[in-house]
Amino acid sequence: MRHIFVRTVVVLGLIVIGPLGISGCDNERPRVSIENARAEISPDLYGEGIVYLKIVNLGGKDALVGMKTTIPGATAGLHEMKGDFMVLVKSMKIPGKNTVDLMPMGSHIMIENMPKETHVGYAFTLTLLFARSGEIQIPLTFAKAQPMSPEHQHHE
Ligand SMILES: [Cu+2]
Repeated sequence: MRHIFVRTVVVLGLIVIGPLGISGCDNERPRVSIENARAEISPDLYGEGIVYLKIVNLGGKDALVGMKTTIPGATAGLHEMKGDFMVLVKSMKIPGKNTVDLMPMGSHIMIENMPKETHVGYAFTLTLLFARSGEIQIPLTFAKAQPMSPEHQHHE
């Protein structure tokens, strides 16, 4: 009886190790997670919100290819800064073993056409669509816009 038990354990061990060995080659799977997500109501533009977050990828390359929110009627898009102008872009590369920061004065997620009742404290879900990782849902609550950092306030 004892020998049969040992053999069963060895066979199970091989089954588990097999797939892990295959995924370790050149086409590594991405391992994407979201950190420090923050949603703000735009202080300047009526009905607009901005989301900042950090995309951490511990695996192979991926791309952010779409997004949506649970806010009725609103649209979400990825904005990049070209000088002082915001430009809507369709996708963003997420390199392997890297972190992409969406932060004030840089690339960010813009939510437009929000209904009137969207205010500080309003809770919603932002869904990011990645080419390889699929959908990642991020629960968010609108906060007050943070004052800009000192170097942006005191231009001379
Ligand atoms: Cu924008």
